[in-house]
Amino acid sequence: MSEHDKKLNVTRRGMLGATATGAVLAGTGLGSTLMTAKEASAAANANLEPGELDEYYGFWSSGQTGELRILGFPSMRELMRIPVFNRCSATGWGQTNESLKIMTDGLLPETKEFLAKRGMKTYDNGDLHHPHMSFTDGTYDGRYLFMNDKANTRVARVRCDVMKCDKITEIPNAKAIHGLRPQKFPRTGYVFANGEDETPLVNDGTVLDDPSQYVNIFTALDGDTMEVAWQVMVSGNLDNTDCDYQGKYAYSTSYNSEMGMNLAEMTENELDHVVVFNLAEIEAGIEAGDYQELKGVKVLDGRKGQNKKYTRYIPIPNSPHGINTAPDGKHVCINGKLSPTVSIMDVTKLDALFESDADPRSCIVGEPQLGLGPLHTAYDGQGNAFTTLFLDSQIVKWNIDKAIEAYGGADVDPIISKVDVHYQPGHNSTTMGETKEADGKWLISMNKFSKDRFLNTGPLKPENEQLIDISTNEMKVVHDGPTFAEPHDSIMVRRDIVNPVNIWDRNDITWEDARKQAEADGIDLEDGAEEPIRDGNKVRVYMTSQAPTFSLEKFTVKQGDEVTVYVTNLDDVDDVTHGFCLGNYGVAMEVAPQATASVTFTADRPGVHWFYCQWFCHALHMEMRGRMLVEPQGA
Ligand code: RUQ
Ligand code: CUA
Repeated sequence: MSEHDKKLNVTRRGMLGATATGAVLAGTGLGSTLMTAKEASAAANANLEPGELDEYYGFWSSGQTGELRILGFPSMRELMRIPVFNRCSATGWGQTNESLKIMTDGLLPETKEFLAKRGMKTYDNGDLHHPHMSFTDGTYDGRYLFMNDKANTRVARVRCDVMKCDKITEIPNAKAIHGLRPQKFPRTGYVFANGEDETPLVNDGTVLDDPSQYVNIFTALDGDTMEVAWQVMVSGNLDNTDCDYQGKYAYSTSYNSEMGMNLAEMTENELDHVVVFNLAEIEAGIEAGDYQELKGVKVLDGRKGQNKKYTRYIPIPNSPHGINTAPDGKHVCINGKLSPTVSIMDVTKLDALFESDADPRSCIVGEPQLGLGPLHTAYDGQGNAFTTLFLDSQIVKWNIDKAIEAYGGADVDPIISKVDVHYQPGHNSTTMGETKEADGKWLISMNKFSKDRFLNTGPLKPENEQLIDISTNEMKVVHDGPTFAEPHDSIMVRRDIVNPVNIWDRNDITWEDARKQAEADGIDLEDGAEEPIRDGNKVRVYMTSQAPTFSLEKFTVKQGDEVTVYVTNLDDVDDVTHGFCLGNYGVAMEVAPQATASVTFTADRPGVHWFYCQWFCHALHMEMRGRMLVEPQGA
């Protein structure tokens, strides 16, 4: 055990006793095998005793709030918020130099220019629908979480070791990234991302109101580098996406195969489609040079009627929405939305579609009628599926094999049971349900409306996420969970898979720029500097923090200076986070144990300005403050 690791075990929780074993074991990855009796009984019970730890991590999107949330599951206690596409007052995300680098590095040059004209460095809104973890060999591997931004066409990644966003990539050529899934096998690998809105391929104003020239774009990113690997041009907009357990295919639903521009046009056809992407053929097409290069990306033509081996279009009723691969590695459920059906696609029949001119519907092996408004399907790993019925406000549990038998003419009813939810469910997810390790314990129904379920909060109401025990055939709603705008989707990951650190590693790449600048200034970040370093009108202030003091009780700059304050937190006990908030300058940031954070601003207000630690850290936290003295211009 290294010195560093030894330190990690001396945690506050450890010193407090009671739940120490659980906490330390969870940290070593042994948590699931060495559960105490008390914890084992909690596994069947959503109501944990104070101090008890959850069996699962829940990763929740937040829609138009733009952040990722961590919940303990099944208790549904919100544990943390990870700012991603949004500006965060508490952590300084979107203001610190470290976060701005992550938020701006992956923007397209044209976007940087567009934002600069508006006095902005990056977008400060986002619409985060779909958080998914990286996979190795068909199950979660605890490395990363990936997520989409529908609002500004981006894909972001969160590191699971520190639970912070480390990359954001703006996707060129596409518009409005919606559905997103990581490759399941052999590993992630690719991250598949759907462009929902159709536009001219070169969208520079040459083509405007001529939808016949619009296209949609399917994107594969490289999950390791977060660079775009390739794109495929398709017909019809793209809604949700998923992929198989063989590493051969990805597939996306399209609710507007008509390429309609208004509601009547968009819902005209009885059949829309799923587009199947043949990964090997696409890679071969790139190898053979069968692409055009646009904004630095290789774009292949997989539109309908091109009859190339990159794509196949499978007719599906009617404006299909969610698409979910079952843990059996064979079946994929495509949720009909405007059709009361779910279409079951057999992935082992996809090869034939590409090898011959087989009827594209030949891969559909079942199409049970389940109820009104099927949107998403989750699984228990025992051959059963759970589908949300938006219009019926229900979850329906049904059996996949029986549905296939019924499609073949057998007189069997695949529906096992239905349960009312409150109200209008969109996504649902089950514990480990989108992996081959689906365990069939819990289901969450993410309901768009809560109406009368909670105290009235005025015209704007919370959503309602309901916890459902699916360990028996009768589904039992056991908890109502209000949430703020607007989680769309969630995943529940066994806790032994997720092992975040307690304190940062001083060599972390996050503050590499700060470290380089300090070296150039002849300073160690860990020592700080007694006086600001002046470089023309640029001034750099290097501070350290150790509860309950900053290394500087004051520093002096001149009005108009561009000031960068670096704070390095020397505390190495878990949970001793400090903050730096500069009063009436709109500056604030979080500095977690052993981290460095920095912020740059213009000192254009003369006078005495107090800075203080805005993260409660010590009995003398109120005293953890100092002054910035700004000499007036001309003084
Ligand atoms: S979609 S309610 Cu943005 Cu995930 Cu289905
Ligand atoms: Cu340091 Cu509060």
